[in-house]
Amino acid sequence: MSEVRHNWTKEEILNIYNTPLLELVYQAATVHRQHHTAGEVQVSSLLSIKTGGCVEDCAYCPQAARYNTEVKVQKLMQVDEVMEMATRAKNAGASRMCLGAAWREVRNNRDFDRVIEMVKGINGLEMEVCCTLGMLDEEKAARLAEAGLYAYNHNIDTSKENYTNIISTRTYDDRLDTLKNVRKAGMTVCSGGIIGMGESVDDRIGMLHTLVNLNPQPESVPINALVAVEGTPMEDQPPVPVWDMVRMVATARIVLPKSAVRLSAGRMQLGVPGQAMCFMAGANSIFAGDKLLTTPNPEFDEDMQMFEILGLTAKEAFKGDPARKAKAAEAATGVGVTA
Ligand code: SAM
Ligand code: DTB
Ligand code: SF4
Repeated sequence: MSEVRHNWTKEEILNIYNTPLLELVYQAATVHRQHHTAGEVQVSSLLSIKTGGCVEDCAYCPQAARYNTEVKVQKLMQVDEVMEMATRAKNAGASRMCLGAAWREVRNNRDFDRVIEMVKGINGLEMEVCCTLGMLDEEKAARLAEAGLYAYNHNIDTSKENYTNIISTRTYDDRLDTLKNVRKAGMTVCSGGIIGMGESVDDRIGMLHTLVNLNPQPESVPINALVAVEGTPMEDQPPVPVWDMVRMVATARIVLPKSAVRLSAGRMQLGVPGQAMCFMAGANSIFAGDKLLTTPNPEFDEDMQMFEILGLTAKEAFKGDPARKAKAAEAATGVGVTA
């Protein structure tokens, strides 16, 4: 039985990553079956509640104000609009609702008050609620936790060494500080990164090494393949080979045995056979719905067909976490519930 280890060396992780592909997938599938129900995949729904106009300079991101992309700036959505989208997602079979805002950080203002209302409202739908709103200090993290937020997504994106090549407006340590604040407030942590930005294999390994060293390890680890968006500095990056994605997922599964490994951006390029390899290698979560935050994602019906073909089932909300389920129910309000 594999165990959670925080003392993996980079060399050990690199050796895993370089294992012959089918052997690697077999090893990852074995670890996966020790800690998770094979064939069970969490279906999350992603909603951009505030789009574009971001002051940061993340080189991959179409929402950064300084790049000339087709993204149109949209101010923070209303609570009832968000509730309608969440209700629709729940009725379609999603168990987690993830709300994303193109903010550098959370500030104490009316917009934040509104996000708190959204979180409380979605708790009433018995869905896990996740937010990704940029950097958080202790006080804001505590407010989100009190509102019953289940998870906070904040990606480290790449290795510490490569970070300054991708983002100059904040540091790797800023990212880690937010993750500390999320953990301290008692929420679950969702943190991963992106491949396909021109990083080296060592950078991929460095990123996984940072994640395995978090104690506890993040409950959820998104692995994104870059969506190269016109107008961003990454627009000409070639697509990530399917095999790199499979290697990354399998390696993540082995060194982060209990975490949910989330196939995030880039599923359009993978196709069903590529995704099937990733599920075999231990991916057990996806974002469903025809849009991620601003870029295309497979149609919901296509995903359901894929579930049918591969014999996958959707995981129920709060599985194995009754304490957090009770906390979310306690924090719930009837705000704008439309169903
Ligand atoms: N502004 C907040 C932040 O940066 O934490 C939340 C939203 S941000 C869009 C969430 C994550 O989406 C980023 O950390 C990055 O990992 C991922 N992302 C953004 N653009 C992407 C792209 N073009 N391809 C793949 N992943 C992307
Ligand atoms: C994550 O790691 N990937 C999602 C979610 N967390 C917020 C976002 C992907 C965004 C892809 C680019 C876009 O659609 O704008
Ligand atoms: Fe802003 Fe987040 Fe995009 Fe960076 S990734 S530019 S912080 S929305």
